[in-house]
Amino acid sequence: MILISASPSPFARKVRIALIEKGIPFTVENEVPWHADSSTPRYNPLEQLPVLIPDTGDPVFESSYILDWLEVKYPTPAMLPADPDAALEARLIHTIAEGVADATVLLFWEMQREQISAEWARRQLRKVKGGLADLDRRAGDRAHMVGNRFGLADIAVIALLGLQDTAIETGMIPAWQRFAPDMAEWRMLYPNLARFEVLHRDRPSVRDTAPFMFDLAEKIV
Ligand SMILES: N[C@@H](CCC(=O)N[C@@H](CS)C(=O)NCC(=O)O)C(=O)O
Repeated sequence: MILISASPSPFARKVRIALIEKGIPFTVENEVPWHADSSTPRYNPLEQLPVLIPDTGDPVFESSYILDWLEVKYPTPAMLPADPDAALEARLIHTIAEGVADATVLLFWEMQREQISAEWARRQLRKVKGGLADLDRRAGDRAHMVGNRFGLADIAVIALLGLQDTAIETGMIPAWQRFAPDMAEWRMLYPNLARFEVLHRDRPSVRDTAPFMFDLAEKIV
């Protein structure tokens, strides 16, 4: 199986963590999806990675759908709790984390523009702060976001926190503070998430998928 991935992508990281947790052998092909030579448009009409290319059958894309696909095709170990309400809670946490990741990525691009829209930036920043605050409340003092086993909700939150670290490393906090003066590094604002991240950072699937930024050679915005 091949996974088309990008080193800083939280979306691809979720899939990589799930593949490792499930013990599925795979090869990573790193790309910059915004570059003209990216192979992603060949597989995904939305021109986005991650794309999972199984040994047989059609390519699978869109990280949430890939995770669903893996759960159906490789059910053991399950990334969703058996209890239906707990499974719904895990999916909700995944959805919130995904929304915050989307807003963070939009902000990253907005900050590259010559003319930044303050209204747009403030709107996305509200989502980042609101979503992280919600996840911090849900994490509380739990070892796992849902139930007592590592699973989808943990994967989604870990990938999101990795993205927040990438935002720090790429100088986003001072850029964001121009539009939201109370913005700060996430560990200062969300102590439950900070504790949660420390608890899981040495897990092999988490440690071995740590994000790092790539070089953007082409103009995007
Ligand atoms: N909703 C998508 C988001 C994926 C996404 O934004 N991927 C980025 C890389 S981190 C990408 O390929 N962007 C290229 C583009 O949007 O044109 C998913 O979860 O798979």
